[in-house]
Amino acid sequence: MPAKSPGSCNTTNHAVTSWVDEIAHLTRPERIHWCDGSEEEKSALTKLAVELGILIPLNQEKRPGCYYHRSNPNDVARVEQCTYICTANAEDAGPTNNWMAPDKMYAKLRALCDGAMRGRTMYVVPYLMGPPGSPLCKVGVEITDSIYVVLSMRIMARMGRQAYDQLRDSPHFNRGLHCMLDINPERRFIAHFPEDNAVISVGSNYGGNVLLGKKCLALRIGSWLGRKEGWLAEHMLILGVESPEGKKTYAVAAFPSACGKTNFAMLVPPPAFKGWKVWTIGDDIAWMKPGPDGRLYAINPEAGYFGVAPGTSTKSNANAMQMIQRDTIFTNVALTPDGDVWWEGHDAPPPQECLDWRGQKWTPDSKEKAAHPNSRFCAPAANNPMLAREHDDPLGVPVSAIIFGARRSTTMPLVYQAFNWIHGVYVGATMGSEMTAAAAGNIGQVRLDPMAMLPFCGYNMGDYVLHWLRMRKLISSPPRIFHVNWFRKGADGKFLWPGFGENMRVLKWIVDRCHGHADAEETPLGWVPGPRAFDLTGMENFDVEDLEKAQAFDVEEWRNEVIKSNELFLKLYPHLPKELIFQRELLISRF
Ligand code: SAT
Ligand code: MN
Repeated sequence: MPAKSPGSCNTTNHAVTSWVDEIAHLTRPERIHWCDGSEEEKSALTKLAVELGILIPLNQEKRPGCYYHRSNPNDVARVEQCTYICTANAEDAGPTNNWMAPDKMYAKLRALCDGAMRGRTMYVVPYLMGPPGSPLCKVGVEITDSIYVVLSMRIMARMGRQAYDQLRDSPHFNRGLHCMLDINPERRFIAHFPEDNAVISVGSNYGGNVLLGKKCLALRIGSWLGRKEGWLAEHMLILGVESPEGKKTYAVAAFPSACGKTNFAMLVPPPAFKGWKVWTIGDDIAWMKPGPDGRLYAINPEAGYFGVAPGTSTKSNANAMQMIQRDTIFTNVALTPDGDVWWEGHDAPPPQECLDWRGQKWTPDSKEKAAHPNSRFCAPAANNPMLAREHDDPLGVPVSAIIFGARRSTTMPLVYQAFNWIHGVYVGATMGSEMTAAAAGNIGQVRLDPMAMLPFCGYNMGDYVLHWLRMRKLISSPPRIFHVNWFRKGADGKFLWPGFGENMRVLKWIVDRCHGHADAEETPLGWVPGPRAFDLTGMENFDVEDLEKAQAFDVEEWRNEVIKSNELFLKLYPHLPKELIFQRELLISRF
C-alpha cells in the first residue's frame, strides 16, 4: 500500500476507505493525500502547484490570493461527444445522451486507469453539495491526481471534514474518480453511472469535465436522483430581488452555458431603480424541492462561481469584477507583464504586450484572441459583495418565478410569460439557443436545448419533461414561468436591447407579475408587457421603437420555430409526454 501522507486518513467510514483502497490498488499512486479542507492544506498545495508550474502567482498586491493556470490547448471546454450516461438499459439514457453499457465502460476505463497514478499523488477530496444539514445536501468524494482540481473543488464546493461529518457511516455518497492520464482527446471520457451514483472522468483537466461535483454530480447524477426522490436538479441561477420596501422575491433562471447566467445572477440595477437590490444565491445550478407550504424551494449546491471571463467588465458585471480581485484561480485568460490578467471585453484597454492563453507573446495587432473565449475565473461565492445571506439556508428560498432564456438573434421576444405551468414546461422544453464556446461544437448554430439541460440531463429527456409536468402535483403554489431573450438583433446586426443592468427593467416586470401587480397583454405566445409596463426612466438614449422590435412577434419566424421543435419531438417521441403535443397544437392555433 502506498504511504498515507501528508494528510492521514481522516475518516472511519468503511465505504470510503475501502473504495479508496480499491482505486489505489488500480491506479498505484506513490502517495495518498486525504484532503481536510484546512487553510494550511490550501497553502501547502498552492505552494506545491507553483513549484510544479501548475499555477503562476499573480501580482499579490493587486490580486491577493490569485493564481493563473493554463490548460492544455486541446482541453479548453466541455466535450459532449466524450460524455456518457451508462445505464443498464440504453433507453434510460435516452436519445440525447451518449450511452455505453456500464460493464463495457467500466472495463474500458479500468484499463485506462491501471497504474495511471504511478509516481504521483492521489488526492481524496470529500465535499458537500448544498448547505450542511439541508434535506437536499449530497456528499461526494472525488479522487483525483490533479492539484488544480483539488484547489478548484475547494472553491466550488464545501470541501473537507464537514463532508465526512455529514456522511457519518453511510455508504451513500457519490464516488468520483478523475485521472488526467496524458490529456489526450482520444482517451477522454466523462462517464456517469447513475445506478451506482458514480462518475469516472479521464483524459481531461478542464473544469466542467473534472470538477465532478458540478455538472457530473449536481446535474447529471442530480437530475437522476431528483426524478427518483421528487425534486429538480436544474442548470439555473438563483437570485433574490429586494424592493425599496425590503420585500424579497426569488427567481431561478435557466440559460445555456456562456449566455450570461453569472451576469444576471449578479445584476446591478440602474440608477433609476433607487433602493432596488439584486442578491445572488447561485449562478449555475439550482436544486429545487417542494416545501411544506406547497411552494418550490431552491438551494444552490455550489460554493463558488466558475464564470466565463471574456466580456466580464464593470459594465457587464461590477460585482464579479470585485469578487475576482482576490482568492481566484484564472484559467486560459491573458497574462500581463505586471502579473495581472486581461481578456477581451475587460475594462482595461488591451495591453501593449502580454502572454496569450497559450503562453505566446500577444500584441493588439495579433490576429488571435488573447484570452480563450471559454477562459474562466473560479472564485469563492463568499467574495461576492451581493451574496444573499440565504445562500447558506438549508431550507433554501421560495421560488416565485422560473425564467427560461436563450441566445437568439431573431424570433424570440425580450420577455413573455407562459399561460400556466404546462405551457411553461412546453416553453422550456422547446427552448433553442445559439451555441457558444462553452462546449466544443458549431458556435452560433441554433440547437434545441430543453431547459438548458441538453448536455446535463442524466436520463431520458422525454422522461425529464414528464418529471417536470408531474412536479406540478406536488406544488400547490407554483412559480410563474417566463421566457427572456437579451440577444435579439435589429436589421443592422446590433442588439435591440442594451442588456446587463437594464435587464432589471424586465426583471421588475417579472416580479410584479408574480405579485399580480403588472399589466400584460395576451398574445399567441403568452402574456407580454403592455406598452407602458416597462419603466424606461434613465434610458433617454434608448429608442422606444427598438423595444417594440425586441418584443415583436413574427408569424413566419414562429412557423420555423415550431418546425424546428419537431426535430426534438420526433427524437424523443417514444417518451414524449403527449401534453407537449397538445401545447404545440394550441400554439399553432393561436397564430
Ligand atoms: O464548463 S462548465 O461546464 O463548468 C460551465 C458550463 O459549461 O456551463
Ligand atoms: Mn453552466
